[in-house]
Amino acid sequence: MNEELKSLQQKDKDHHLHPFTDHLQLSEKGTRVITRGDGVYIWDSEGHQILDAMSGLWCVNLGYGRKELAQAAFEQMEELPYYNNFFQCTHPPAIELSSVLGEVSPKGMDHVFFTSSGSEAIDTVVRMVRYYWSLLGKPDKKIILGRNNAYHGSTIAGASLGGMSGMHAQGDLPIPNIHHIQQPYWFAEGGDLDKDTFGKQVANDLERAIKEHGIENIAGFIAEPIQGAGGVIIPPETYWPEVQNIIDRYEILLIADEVITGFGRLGDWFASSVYEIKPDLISFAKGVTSGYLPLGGVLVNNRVANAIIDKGGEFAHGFTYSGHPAACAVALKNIEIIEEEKILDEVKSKTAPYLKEEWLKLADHPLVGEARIKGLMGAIELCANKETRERFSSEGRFTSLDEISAGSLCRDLSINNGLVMRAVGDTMIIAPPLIINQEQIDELISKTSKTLDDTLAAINKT
Ligand code: PXG
Repeated sequence: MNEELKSLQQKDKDHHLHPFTDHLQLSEKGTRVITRGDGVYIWDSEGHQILDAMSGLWCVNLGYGRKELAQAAFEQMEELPYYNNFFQCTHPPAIELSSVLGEVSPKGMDHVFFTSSGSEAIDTVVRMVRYYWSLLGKPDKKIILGRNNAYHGSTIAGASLGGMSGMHAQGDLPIPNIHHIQQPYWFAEGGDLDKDTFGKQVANDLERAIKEHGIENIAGFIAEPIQGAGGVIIPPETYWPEVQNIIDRYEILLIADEVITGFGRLGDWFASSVYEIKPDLISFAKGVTSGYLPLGGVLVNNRVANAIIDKGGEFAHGFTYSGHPAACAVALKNIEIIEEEKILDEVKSKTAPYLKEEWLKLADHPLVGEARIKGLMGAIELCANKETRERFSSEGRFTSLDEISAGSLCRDLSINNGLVMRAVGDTMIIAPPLIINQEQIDELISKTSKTLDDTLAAINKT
């Protein structure tokens, strides 16, 4: 190991507290230092070239090394590095971006509230939804329903709306007036039901919860169109139409959390269009700038925005960096490139169908209980028994996620093979940059196959 790497790792160990990390484990292993990126590849400090099939953290949609994005930030920083949008001021990048977002977002969503991250967008949702109902003279409508195993960020509101039990356990979450319903995770929870029946049944849990808590108390329902961090959970086709029916019947607000699915991941600007749902609010972040600078926000439809605008009064909410000029300039350039290079068409007509064809073949591997994919979000379920869908982590050799699991073993072997996949328990997931080409997809698939073989061999040895 070279001296420079050793010194970096030592400083990291001495000073840097990492997100979602067991530091005891990390200090034994040492951090992997990533130093460079180009296209779909990253390089670590030891010179290893790695295909990044997770787009960083689901965000580097245009891939690494796009000079135009860096140039847009540079030029904006020279011109006006910062100004705020409080106190009746604004600046050209925020104005332009809000107008462009109105054009690319689903019909009727003509307004935007800017933040710097997905979590801040989610906090904004909670406050805005409650503010909306109080403006309408219904202040008791405070409850927001979320789902088990959803991820909506790490702030107090985000972690509360999310359905991750491990997060709730740290710090008395969720906060009051947030409840969770079932998730449409057929592979893990569908039992003997066929997918469509399961999808409808789970959607109906929304109606059950509305009745249980009382419609007079329900403000809205939040969900990721496809759960990302929960394990790329693609709902059965029956799920979203049934949910939309229930939303329409009870007239509560629908919030689509598109922090991952927004900006092209499924080959459309937003997954809401793919699933034909009609959200009142859409939270976004990540892909809006391809991750080059932090930016997030909430798209707001005319029903909610007009109430806020027409009733007068101040929505007492905002962040220093709401609509940061450099971040907005990068977002504008990012959207311009997606349009000019027809990237959405390319994803829809070529990249996603090809990846799907290849990815689904992985289901033939003895370790794989299910392979699923939609757009550029895919998962494979590692299983001890393909027929019964028996997992490794609940029974069998790997009994605790704290110890080595089949998923974490597979992830480490994957990195050794030059491929970043993410493990969620024993579910392996990918979300590659939108610009991945066929040759790179072939590389992704052959590295995944080899990794599965290596994982099986390692399991058989234990
Ligand atoms: N909503 C969704 C759907 C997300 O995926 C957030 C909100 C929060 O965004 P910020 O920008 O505050 O992180 C996210 C973030 C993972 C992982 O391990 C996923 C996210 C973040 C970190 C890790 O899959 N998603």
